[in-house]
Amino acid sequence: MKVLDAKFAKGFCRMCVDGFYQGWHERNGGNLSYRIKPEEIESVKEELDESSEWKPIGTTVKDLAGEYFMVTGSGKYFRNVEIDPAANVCIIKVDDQGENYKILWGLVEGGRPTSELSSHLMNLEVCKKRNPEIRVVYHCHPANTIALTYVLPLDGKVFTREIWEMATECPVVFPDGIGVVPWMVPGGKEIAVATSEIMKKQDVAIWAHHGMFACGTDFDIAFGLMHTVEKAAEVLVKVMSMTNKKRQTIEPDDFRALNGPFGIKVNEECLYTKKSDIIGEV
Ligand code: 2HA
Ligand code: ZN
Repeated sequence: MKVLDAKFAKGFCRMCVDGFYQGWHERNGGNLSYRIKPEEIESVKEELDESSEWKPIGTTVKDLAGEYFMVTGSGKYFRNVEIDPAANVCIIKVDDQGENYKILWGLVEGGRPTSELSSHLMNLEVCKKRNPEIRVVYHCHPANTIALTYVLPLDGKVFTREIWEMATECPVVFPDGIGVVPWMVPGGKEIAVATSEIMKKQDVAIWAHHGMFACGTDFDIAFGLMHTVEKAAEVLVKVMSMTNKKRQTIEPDDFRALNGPFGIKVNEECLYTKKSDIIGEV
């Protein structure tokens, strides 16, 4: 089968297009990676070219040795994935040491995988350890979430609590909460390590003044998670545009009441008692 006829490739491209139309991918902003299943890579073998050279990943991902990934290209625009996927995304393989990659398909007009390859692979590695079904890591620049990183403390517990309070579905969709990475230079190992520390336990990491990372077992789950967080962030921006205090909200015991019916365990660390009624103050 041709790569672009495969269901996983179609799902990957659709997610890029959907993200663009959400307004989350100005210019070349954002990147997406997918850890391809063995039977999926087998189904597109005819189009894979193993002859290209190995290049360093910039970090070591031993637990991903020998695996294959579909990833967006560095400097490529999500907007263009719809009209020319083969020029904007690629399939790579990681070597047996987990230190190098090579391109087997795509980026037909040249280029290399996303500038955030080390973050994507380190996240995919820690996610695989906690749940082997997690295959998608998604990074984008959603405006409301980014705006909140200027006014809320850069503390994952506070971000989680304030965002949870904006929509009852939030604690159900991400009961472990959100982590926050302070501003750092993007593209490097330091930010990759900080993000993967969060992804050891949580499905969402916010990069202050930059954007967000989310993971999931498939494209729907990862996109839906991003969409849910950003929608709640939009509600919070609206609330904070009207007032710095809420008249009423979802209280800690209300969150706890969701555990039984939804079969979840909301992260108790985020259910702290607030001493102030100013939004974002602990
Ligand atoms: O330009 O979003 O973080 C791609 C990015 C880098
Ligand atoms: Zn970015």
